Formats: sequence, C-alpha cells, structure tokens
Amino acid sequence: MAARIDRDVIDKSNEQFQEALEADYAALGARLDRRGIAIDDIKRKVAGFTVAVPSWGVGTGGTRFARFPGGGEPRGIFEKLNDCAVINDLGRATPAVSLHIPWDKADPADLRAKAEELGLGFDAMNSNTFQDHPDDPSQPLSYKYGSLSHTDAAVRQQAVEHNLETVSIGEAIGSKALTVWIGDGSNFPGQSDLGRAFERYLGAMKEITKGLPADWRIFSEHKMYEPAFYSTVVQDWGTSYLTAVELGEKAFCLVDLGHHAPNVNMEQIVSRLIHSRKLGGFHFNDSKYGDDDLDAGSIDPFRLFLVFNELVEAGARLDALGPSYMIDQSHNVTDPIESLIRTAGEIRRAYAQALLVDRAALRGFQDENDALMASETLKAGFRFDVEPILAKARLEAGGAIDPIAAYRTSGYRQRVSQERPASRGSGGGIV
Ligand SMILES: [Mn+2]
Repeated sequence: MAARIDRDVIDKSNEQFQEALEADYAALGARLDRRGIAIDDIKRKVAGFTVAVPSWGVGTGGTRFARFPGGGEPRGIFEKLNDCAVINDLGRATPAVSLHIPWDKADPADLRAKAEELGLGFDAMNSNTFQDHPDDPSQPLSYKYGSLSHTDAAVRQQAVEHNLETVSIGEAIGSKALTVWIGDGSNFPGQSDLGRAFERYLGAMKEITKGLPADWRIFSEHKMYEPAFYSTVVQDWGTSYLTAVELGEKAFCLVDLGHHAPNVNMEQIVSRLIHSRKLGGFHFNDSKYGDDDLDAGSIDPFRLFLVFNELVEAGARLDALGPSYMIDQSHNVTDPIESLIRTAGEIRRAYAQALLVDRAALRGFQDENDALMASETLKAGFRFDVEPILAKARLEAGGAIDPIAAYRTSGYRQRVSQERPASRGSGGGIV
C-alpha cells in the first residue's frame, strides 16, 4: 500500500514559508493585541477544532449525468483510510473519518488496526438505505419505494436491521453515533400519504433507537428534495426536530448545509437547534443552487462564518451538546485530497473569524438597536485574514504551512496512480 507523505517533504516545504509566516503572525498578533485579543489563545482554540472526513469523499464523485474518475482512486476502505491519513498529515485538522456502510464494510478489527496505524479515529457511522445492495445477502429487498417509511413492513424491518448492523460495526471501531439519512419520499402529489409515511418512519426509527448502545446518539438528517422531487419524508429541520423529540434523549438533528431551499437562513436553524438542545452535528459543504456538495466556503464563505458565529455565541450551551463536525462533499473536478484539505482549512477559518468578533460590543449595539454598528461589529470578524493563525496551528501540530503545495510536491497522487489501477463504478457518494 502507498506510503504517506515523507516528513522530509513537509519540512522542506515549511522551510520555504516559515520566515514569512512568522512575520505575518507577529503582525496579526500586534493588530489583535490592540483590541485586547491574545493571538495565541485564538490559535490554541483553532488547533483544538477538528472535523471528520467522509470516507466517500476521497473518491471522485459524480452527478446523475456522469462520473469522471481521477487517477489513483482508492479501491476500498483501506486505501480510502490511507488517503484520509494524508489529508490529516498535511492539514492536521481531520483526525477522524466518517464511514458509510455497506460501502466501507470490512472486519471491524482490521478497520480499527488500520486506523490506529494511521493515527485516525472514527466519527459518526452512516447507514445506506437509499440504494439497493444486490451483493449484500442481508438486504435482498428493494428500496425503490422507500426504506424506513416503506409501505411494506418487511422492507422497513430490513432497513432497521441494516441500521443496527451499522451500529454494531461502529461500536466495534469506537464510533459513538449513527447518522440516518433516507432517500424516502415521493415524486407526485398523491403518490404517498404524507402523514402515514412519517408515522412509519418514526416507528422504524424508534426500533433503531431502542437498539443503540447506552452511550450512543442517533442523528436524523433532513433534506428538502432529491432523490424524491415532490416530497421527502424528512424534508426540513422541523420534521427532524419532531423526530428527535419523539425519539428522546439519544436523538439529535444533523444539519447538512446543502439540504435547504436557496437562501434559507441556516444560521438561524442552528441557533434554534442549540436553544432546544437538539443540535447533533453538521455535514459541511457549500452550494449555489441545491445540494451541490461543493467545497465548504468555496461559494459563500460569509454564510459559513455566520454558522460559526452562532456556534461561538452559544459557548457553554454548545459545549454541553458536543456536536459532531463532519464534511459531506462530492469532488467531481478536483483532486479529492486537495479539496478536503482546503475544506478543513475553510471550516477552521470561519471558526477563527467567529472567535474574533467582539461579542460584548456586538451585544451592546444589539441592545441599543444600532443596526449599522451591530452589523459592522459582526463583519469585522469576517474581514480578518486569519491565515497566519491557521498556518501556525498546522505547523505546530506537525503539518504543512501550505498543505496543498506540500501535497503537490510530494507526488502522492502520481504514486498511487501507479499502484491503483483505474476502477469503474462504486458508490457515487452524494449524500
Ligand atoms: Mn449529508
């Protein structure tokens, strides 16, 4: 199996950039110091913020029209984990991986051993009942017309058992949460009874929740449309919240940033879920029109900043919830390793900018109804170029100051392209 990135490559790359970084860090530090902010405190918080990489994100994604595979695509979960380790070696922000079952099904002991060897852990598990699994003898029935909300009790039972199997694999590898996203819904008014479909879904989710280990959480992930185009069973955060309430204390809501109507105020949804103590986690990505699964922060970095502003604002209330931060993207035209490295950087950037908002001043302007100064105070955090903080955090954790430059120098993609012959098909990875 392909080696990772030589320490030497990272060190040599860092040598080129370190002097400039120290100067930029000192200059930003002086600027922040004038506002009473210690840059090292911000850096420490940023270094402590990590986000999980999706196993399906390291392969080339596709659309419903076509998939154009890149070179050296991982052929199975162990090669995927190797690529995930490369992302973390360089960026030092992604020490955990989120698995998708059955795409990543393997002996849990082997998964655990490989992850330990690579210095990785596992975040939430993802079940898959949005496609059929003809090679999986435990799932002979079709999900064409739904899974957990299917009209046929036998299909619902199969989907419940698949989720419980996903939990048992997760339990064996140290995961503590299950994310459930279903493709269930309808294409035409009248095709499905909206009320009964939801009740069937709740019944099945209760069965799964009953089977969770004591220290596990279950996340319901809503999505407005696709693959169903008229209605989905869990279409928005309202239904997701109703589900979490109905299921009880182990159940929380997962917010995938791409799963809303255009221009929906996602940061307000985040605020509401924190208020109601039901925020379970995130699937980060960015979009222009729909569930585009583009790199987080690549289209609308201000929107990402506003989400993090709510997280920072929540403070201890957020700490009590301990949400899972995960990426969910599809990389169609970029090297997935590069996209995931920059994505983790963009997520940390939004966090750092949110940490720089003068919260006391903001609250004062809000309370005085000074709309202009409140807006300016919030935006002041966003305007900071925090790259020196991000780079310094990476450097001190053993990563690269410029991780994409170091990655390109390493020749990793060329190496794995030799070792891994081109494959066809495999899971599309649009969730
Ligand atoms: Mn998702």
